[in-house]
Amino acid sequence: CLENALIFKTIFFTLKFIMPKYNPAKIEKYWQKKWETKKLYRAEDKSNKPKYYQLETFPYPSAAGLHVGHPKGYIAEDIHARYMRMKGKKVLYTMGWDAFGLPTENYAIKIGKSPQDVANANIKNFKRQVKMFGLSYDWDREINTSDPEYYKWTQWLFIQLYKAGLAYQKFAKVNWCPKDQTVLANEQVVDGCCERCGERVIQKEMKQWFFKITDYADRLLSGLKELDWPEATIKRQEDWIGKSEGAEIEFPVANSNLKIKVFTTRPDTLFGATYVVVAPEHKLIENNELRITNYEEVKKYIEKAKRKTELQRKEEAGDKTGIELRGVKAVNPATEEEIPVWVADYVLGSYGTGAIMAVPAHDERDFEFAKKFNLPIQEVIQGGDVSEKAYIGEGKLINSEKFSDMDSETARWEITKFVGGTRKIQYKLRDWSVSRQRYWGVPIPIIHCETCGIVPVSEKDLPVKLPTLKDYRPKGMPPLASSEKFLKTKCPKCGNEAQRDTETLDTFVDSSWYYLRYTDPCNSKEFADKEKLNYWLPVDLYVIGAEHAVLHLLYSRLITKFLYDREFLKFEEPFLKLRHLGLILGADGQKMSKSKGNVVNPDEVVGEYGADAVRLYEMFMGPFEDGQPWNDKGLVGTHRFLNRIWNFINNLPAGGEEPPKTGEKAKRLINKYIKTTGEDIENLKFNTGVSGLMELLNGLEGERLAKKQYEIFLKLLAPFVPHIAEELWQNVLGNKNSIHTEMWPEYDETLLAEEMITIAIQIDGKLRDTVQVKKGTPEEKIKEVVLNSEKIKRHLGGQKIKKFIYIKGRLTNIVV
Ligand code: ANZ
Ligand code: ZN
Repeated sequence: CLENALIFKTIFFTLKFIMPKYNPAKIEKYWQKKWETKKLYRAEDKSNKPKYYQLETFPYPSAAGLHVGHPKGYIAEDIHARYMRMKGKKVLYTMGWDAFGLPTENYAIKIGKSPQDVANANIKNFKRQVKMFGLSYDWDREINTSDPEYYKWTQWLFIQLYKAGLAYQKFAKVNWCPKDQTVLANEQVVDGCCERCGERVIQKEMKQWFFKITDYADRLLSGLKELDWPEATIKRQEDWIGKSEGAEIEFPVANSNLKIKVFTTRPDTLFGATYVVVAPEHKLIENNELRITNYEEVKKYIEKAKRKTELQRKEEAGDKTGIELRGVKAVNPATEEEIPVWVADYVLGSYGTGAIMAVPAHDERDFEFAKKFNLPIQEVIQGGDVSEKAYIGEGKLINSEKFSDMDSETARWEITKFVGGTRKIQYKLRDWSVSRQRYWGVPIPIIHCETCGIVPVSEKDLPVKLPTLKDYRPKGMPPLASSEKFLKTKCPKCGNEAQRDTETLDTFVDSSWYYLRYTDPCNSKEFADKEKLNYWLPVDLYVIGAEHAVLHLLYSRLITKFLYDREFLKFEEPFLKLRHLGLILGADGQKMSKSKGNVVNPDEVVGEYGADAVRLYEMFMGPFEDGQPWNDKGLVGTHRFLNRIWNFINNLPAGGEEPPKTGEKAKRLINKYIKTTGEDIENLKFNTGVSGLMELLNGLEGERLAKKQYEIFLKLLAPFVPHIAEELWQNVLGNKNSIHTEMWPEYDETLLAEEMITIAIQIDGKLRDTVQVKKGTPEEKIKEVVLNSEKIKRHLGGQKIKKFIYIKGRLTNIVV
């Protein structure tokens, strides 16, 4: 007994001594450093392997740093990138910083530092946090949009667009935040308030720089067809571009030579047009020829409407306002009847012709308006009950003179022809406003000269550097205007004194081309080398939040098409395959945010459980495209799983040869999961990928494996948990090269086909052997296999068989 205890103690201590504990903190740092110094993840430009370009949205480095939700997409892409490398692809996968922008500037103002310092500190912190996760970026390709070497090319791009007539200045109504003293994009206005500071947004006329994206409307629409993107995202781009086919029809103004031109998608309803509505901005109202008898009242209405944003006007459901232009009548060109003319702000000045023919019987907005102001409702399409509500469908025409009985489809163009209208295609898409009156952005590379007008900066003088300003706060005019040194310059054309443009570019311009720069980030002669661009691009996989469905993706597509037209690129669409990811929510099921106090800091969880456990947990939470609440228990679970793997590999018997019989089950299991794990990664089904690996470990524990099988097991794990896999691969299995340069294992198709079962063979009730057969093998065949077994032959020794009993799927008993 004493002896036993001693042996036990010795084994225990030896084990403890030879088997180190799983210590992620130690091995993760160690391997990250090794990989980095070896430049293991460098994407070589010249390589005969097929290329694969993976992109993820480069982050805007905020002062708050990362929360655990941010890396979800990075981890997923990293797994995919590692897998692609193992499949023999040359992968371009890298990281950068979308560093310009309002939040950094506002934060810098708040804490009294320069935006440069704030941005640099933020980037440093982001980089440290990102690196913690062991992501396989090619860090030599890191970019930063606020680096002059980068924005030199943003300015160059602006100049190219200007020279092509696609960047222009015009007076336009803009959303103006009185507090931030800046123009806001429509999307930055939430419920009529500034997205950043909550201040009520007002409308202001200002001279602005625009990119003429409308020139590309049709191509931006048709290009969507060739893309492997989520359907909902394609739909949102289509809706944003908003193509409408219709007609322009003129309504003469009674007793004058004036005409009101309307745009309609339903000319088939013309006989039902009982009044005309013009937008408050419409030129007609200012025309002296008209005798508007209630002009003062109309003026007042217009003033009020001008204070609303377009979004407010569009969304004011159920509360339409308007006023009749008294003393003015229009003539319906189909019925030749005189009808009233109204001004109402539900008609927008910037869409179509800024005037509509109102058909209350068949248009919901007109119906609501007609009910409110007691205007006539005339049914002209059969199919609904227009005393109740508008019937907006198509159908047979009625009350339409010679067009009655025709169907909408035909009548549309027949009626257009009849009244001398013209077919017309309209887009909702507006030109892209790109200038901002703030400091922390790319200076617009334009010079204003009194004699020559607008002159672009010579390309050899780029970049126009953003000067360091003591006071960069907005005070009603762009901060750059307060710097004499920046402002004053010579006109490149005539050499006279001139002034620089003082606005900066919207950050969406910076990010509209960053994926091009990754291919050649240090090029000082071009935005990127043509050969490199056309080797790496288009992007093969872009993982991005669904909130980017429109702006960034649309702008990037525009810039790509433009550069294609200028023959820099050989492709027209930048992102072939696009996938969205779901957000990680706080433990309370709400969006993670500081104000809700539900933020989980990656420094803490990585510190406690290791990056591999966090990586695995974030992938295991649920379907990648769904959002899931954070749960520490899940993290404990993946950490435990990694501990089991650690022990499983560390306990392996030394120098195991492939065991002849016991290996069959393991062989089949491993074979199966080579296939499913690979497919799960390819399809971004990371959660089933992880559960598959868990099943695999369950099946393998207790089995005797050959060294090669342990190796395959680690290879399947490697993309998910790169650190522990590398440690076990090199330091336990004794491999010299990195597991991350290994090929993904092949599987055997034939082994997948059927599941094998083990049949026990007894002779007179005593177990003598077992055989493996395919599940469902008929008794006849089994008998043949059993009687062919060498062991059984030996045991039978030629005795006569009295009876052969087979219990399906389990055993046979041979009675002699
Ligand atoms: C008469 C009509 C009858 C209309 C009917 C619709 C249904 P989309 O598809 O969005 O292009 N419209 C035209 N210009 C407008 C403007 N500036 N502001 C607000 N509404 C405007 O919609 C086109 C339809 O929106 C047009 O067709 C017009 O109303 C209205 F049974 O004309 B319709
Ligand atoms: Zn000049």
